[in-house]
Amino acid sequence: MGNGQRVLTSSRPSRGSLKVACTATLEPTTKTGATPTSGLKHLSEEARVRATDKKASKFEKVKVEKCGSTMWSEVPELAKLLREGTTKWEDLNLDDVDIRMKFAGLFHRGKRTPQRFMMRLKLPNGEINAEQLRYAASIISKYGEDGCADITTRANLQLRGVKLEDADGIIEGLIQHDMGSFQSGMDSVRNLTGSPIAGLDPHELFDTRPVLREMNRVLFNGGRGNEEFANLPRKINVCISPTRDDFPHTQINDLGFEAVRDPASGQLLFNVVVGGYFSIKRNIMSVPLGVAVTEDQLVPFTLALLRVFRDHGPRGDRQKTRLIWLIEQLGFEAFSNLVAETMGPGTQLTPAVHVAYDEPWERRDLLGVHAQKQQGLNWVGVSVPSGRLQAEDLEEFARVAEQYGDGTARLTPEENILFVNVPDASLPAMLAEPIFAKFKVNPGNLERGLVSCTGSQFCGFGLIETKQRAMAVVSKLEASLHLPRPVRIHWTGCPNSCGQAQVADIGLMGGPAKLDGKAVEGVKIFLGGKIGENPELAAEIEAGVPCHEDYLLPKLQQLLVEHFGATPLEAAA
Ligand code: SRM
Ligand code: SF4
Repeated sequence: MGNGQRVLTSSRPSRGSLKVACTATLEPTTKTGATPTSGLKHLSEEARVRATDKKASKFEKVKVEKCGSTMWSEVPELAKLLREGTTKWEDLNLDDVDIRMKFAGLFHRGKRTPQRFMMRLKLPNGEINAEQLRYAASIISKYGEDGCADITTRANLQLRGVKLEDADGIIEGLIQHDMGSFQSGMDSVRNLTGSPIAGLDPHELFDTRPVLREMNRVLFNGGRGNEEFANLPRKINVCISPTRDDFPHTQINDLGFEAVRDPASGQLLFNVVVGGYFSIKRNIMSVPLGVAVTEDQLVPFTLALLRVFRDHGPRGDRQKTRLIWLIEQLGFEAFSNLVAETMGPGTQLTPAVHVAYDEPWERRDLLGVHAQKQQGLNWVGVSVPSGRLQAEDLEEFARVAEQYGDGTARLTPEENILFVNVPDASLPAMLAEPIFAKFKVNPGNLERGLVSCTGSQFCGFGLIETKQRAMAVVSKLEASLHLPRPVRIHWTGCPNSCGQAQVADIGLMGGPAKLDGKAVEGVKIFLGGKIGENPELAAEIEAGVPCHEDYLLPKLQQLLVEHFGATPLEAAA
C-alpha cells in the first residue's frame, strides 16, 4: 500500500489466506504496546491496566488490539473496496466482521444468514418521523425477501439483510436522517428510552424527549460516534421514566431516572435507580442509589457515571462487568460520591425523595385511541405483532403519520407504534384505513401484550424460533379462550432475555427439551412478572417444555385459566 500506510493484521485469522487490507495508518506504539487506535485511547491508567491484564476478557483483548471505533471510518472504506472488488469478503478480518463492526451498529448474522448484517439504529425515546420511516423502508426494500425490520424492546428499529458493500451509503443516509447506527452494539450505551407518550400525556411530570435527544447528541456525536464513550466495560442501558407507569422499565435498566415531585419543596427531581439487568448468569432489578438529580443534572450525571464506569469498571469475566458489579465493589455511597466528584468540584447530589401515594396506580395500556393533553388531539396506539415489519409497512406508517397526524410516530418497548397528534375529526377516516386490519388498533387481549425477541431466525444465540411461533400461539390461544383482560406474554430465544421474559405475566425462554427421547426446541416458563409501580420479576415455574403445539398450547391454556381468569370459548359463549 502507498502513502506510508501499512497493512494491519490481527492475531485472529482472516477468512482466507490474505491479510486484512486496512487503510488506517499504523502509528507509534504506547507503553502497553498497543497502537493509539486501540481501545485504550480514552481510558484511565486503572482501566488500561484492567484491559491489558491477563485476566481481561477476550473482548477486551480484541478492543486493545484495535478499538471498535475504528470501524466508523474503516467500514465505509471497506464497503467501497468490496464494491470495486479490490477487497474480497474472504480477506476480511474475522474480529472486525464479527465483533468490532457491532461498534458501528453492524451485526454480522454469520450463523444464520452469512454475509448479511442486521443494522441497529439509534432512536432516542423511540421517536421516528415519516422521512425516517421512508428512509428505513428504502434500505430494506432493495434486499427483497431478505430485507425486513424489527421494532425492538428498547423502542428502536433494526434493519435486516444489509450487505457490507452498501454500508457507506447507508451510514451516511442514516446520519442525514438524524438516526445513526454507531455505538448501538457491544460495549456502548444502548438506545435511550423514555415515555412513548412524552409530551402528550396529561399525567407526565416531565417531557423526556428534549433531554434524551440532548443526551443522544452528546453521547453519539450526532450519529458520527464519540470515542470518549466507545469503550465501556460492557453495555449499559439508560432510561428516564416520567410517570408511575414506568413505561421504559427503570427496574431493568442499569441506570434509571424516576421523576418525582418533592412533597416538601414541590421541586421536580429524579430519583436514581441502578443496576437492573438480565443475563445468562444473573437477573436483578435495579436498586435505589439513594440520590436524586435535578433536570439540569440529568445529562451531566449520566456522563459522569459513564466516565466512572469506563475508568473503574471491571474488565475481566464478561458475566461480571455490568454496572452493578462496580457499584457492589465500591459500595453505593462511595460510587455516588465518585460520580458527584466526576461531575465537578463541589457537586452535591440531593438525597432520594420518598413520595407516598394514596391510591395505587395501574399501568396504562398504550394501544387504542387516547386523548392527549392537547385539546382535540389523540394518540393512536397500534399493535405490531412481534415487532416485525416489511418495507411496505414502514411506507404505509409514514403515509398514515403524515396524512392524519403531524408526520411523527413513537416506537414502544412493547414493539408497537403510536401515531400522535391526530385531530378528533381525522379519527374516523384514519381508523378505516386498510393498514389497520393488519396492524390492529384494538387487538385481542393476548396480542396486545405480545413481545418477542429476534430468536433463531436471525440470532446466533437463539435456541428456538420465536417471532413466527409467538404470533401463531397467540392467535390459537385467542381463538380458544375468552380473556377478561390483557395478559403480557414475552418470548425470548435464550437466557440473555432480550425479550424480557422475567417482566412478563407469562415469560417463555428458549431452552432444551426432549420429545420421545429426541432433543427438540423447548421453553422455560416464567410466571408473575409485575411492571409499573412495585415491580417484581417473574419466577421460573417449569423447564424443558417442548414448543410443539400439543405440549405448549395446553400448558399455556391452563396457566391462562388458573392465573388470569380465562375461560374456554365454548363455556364463555
Ligand atoms: Fe439483546 C445480545 C437482540 C434488548 C440482553 N441482543 C443481543 C444480540 C446483539 C446478540 C447477537 O449478537 O446476536 C441480539 C441481536 C439479535 C438480532 O439479530 O436482532 C440481541 N436485544 C436484542 C433485541 C433486538 C431484542 C428484540 O427483539 O427487541 C433488543 C435490542 C434493543 C436495542 O434496540 O438496543 C435487545 N437485550 C435486550 C434487553 C432488553 C432491554 O434492554 O430492556 C436485554 C436484557 C436487559 C439487559 O440488557 O440487561 C438484552 N442482549 C442481552 C444480552 C445479555 C447481556 C448480559 O449482560 O449478559 C446479550 C448478550 C451479551 O451482551 O453478551 C444480548
Ligand atoms: Fe438472540 Fe437470545 Fe437475545 Fe433472543 S434473547 S435476541 S435469541 S440473544
